[in-house]
Amino acid sequence: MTTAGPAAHRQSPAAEAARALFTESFGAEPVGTWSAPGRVNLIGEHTDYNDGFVLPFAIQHRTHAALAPRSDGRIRVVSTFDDATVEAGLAELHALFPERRDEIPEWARYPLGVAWALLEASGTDPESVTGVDLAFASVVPVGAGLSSSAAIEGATAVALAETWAIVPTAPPLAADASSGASGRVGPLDRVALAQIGRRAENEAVGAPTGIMDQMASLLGRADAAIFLDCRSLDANVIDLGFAAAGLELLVIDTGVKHSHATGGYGERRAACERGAAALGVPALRDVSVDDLPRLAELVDDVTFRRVRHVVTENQRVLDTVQTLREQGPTAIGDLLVASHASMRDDFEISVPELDTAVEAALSAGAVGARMTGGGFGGAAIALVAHEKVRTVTDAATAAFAAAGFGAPTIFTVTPSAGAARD
Ligand code: GAF
Repeated sequence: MTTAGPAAHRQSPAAEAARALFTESFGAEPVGTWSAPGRVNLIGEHTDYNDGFVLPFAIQHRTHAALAPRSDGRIRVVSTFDDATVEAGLAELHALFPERRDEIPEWARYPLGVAWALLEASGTDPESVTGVDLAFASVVPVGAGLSSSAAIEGATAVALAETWAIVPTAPPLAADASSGASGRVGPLDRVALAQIGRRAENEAVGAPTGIMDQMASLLGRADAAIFLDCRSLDANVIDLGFAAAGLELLVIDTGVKHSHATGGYGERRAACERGAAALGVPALRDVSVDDLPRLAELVDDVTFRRVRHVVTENQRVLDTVQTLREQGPTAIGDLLVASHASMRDDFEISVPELDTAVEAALSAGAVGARMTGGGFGGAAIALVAHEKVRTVTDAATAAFAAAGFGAPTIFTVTPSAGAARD
């Protein structure tokens, strides 16, 4: 047996892939790799941009960024998503975003957008920092509702903030006294980095999303979810205890791709804003279930149902957190099922493949199941007793075949740590 010293430190295959791509593309060695995870949202959908509550967790699938400084003021990015190397001057970024973003290939808007937003947020003169070469490799499924975009944003943000020694500041993040959780991990302010990632997604990519995915990717903890108040950005770590309860969290990726830069996501957001305006409140966070009868008199049926989803979903997040704390994960099944029904019937963001996945999982004995993420495709999650994983997997696969859908991809996810240097 040989003893592995520090020099023999083994990286994950995706980190090695990022290093190899770097060397092949730029003809030099990177100084290091940084990575950030995708996420699953346990509950709390389309509540983040309504100043509400969410309960996501980071997953073991990560995007890795290999980086080396360059001696000029340029940024070059290359990835396993796309063949082209994309290059820009750091001092040109402010002229590209947001107005001229269409000149940049779509995937590259994420890292270049983060570079732009990080320089802007910190008031850093682009001439004062080194240029960088970056190579990305990822095992976060793209278009599956697992936040591959937040993963690339998070990896870029931690890599650049450390390389440029930028410590952006943001409102303080509440610590959970019981768990010792805090958003201020190490020298980087993770809430500020999440806000930078969100700005890149909103303005450099053009997707009008909330802050949930970036917060999950930056703040993730092993075996825990992040209970986030999207108004105050207070975040608390909530122990999940899936393994201790004999449970696994299955992702059923329908293979139906979605994009939040187009169509339905923005329409849902606009309906929420109409509902808040009709009630004269800043955001749907300020609306309670008791307000719904009054709202029914003020808005059309579609707007009413969109609002009802958000208002009841906020309550379900609070109920899920309380149930996890008092009874453990086996007791949250009904809340997951109610969340799915609300998204299917009131918010209308499910698709037949997601409904089929949820129904098949529940019929085969899952504790609970729901679609996760923004909807219009992507993945469902199912909370399943360890001994029923095979039965649920087979049932979902069979249901997809019977409906004439392409086979789903089904795998277990583990609540994992957030963005970091590898
Ligand atoms: C997407 C968005 F990016 C999030 O901000 C959130 O709104 C989610 O859809 C729906 O809950 O993941």
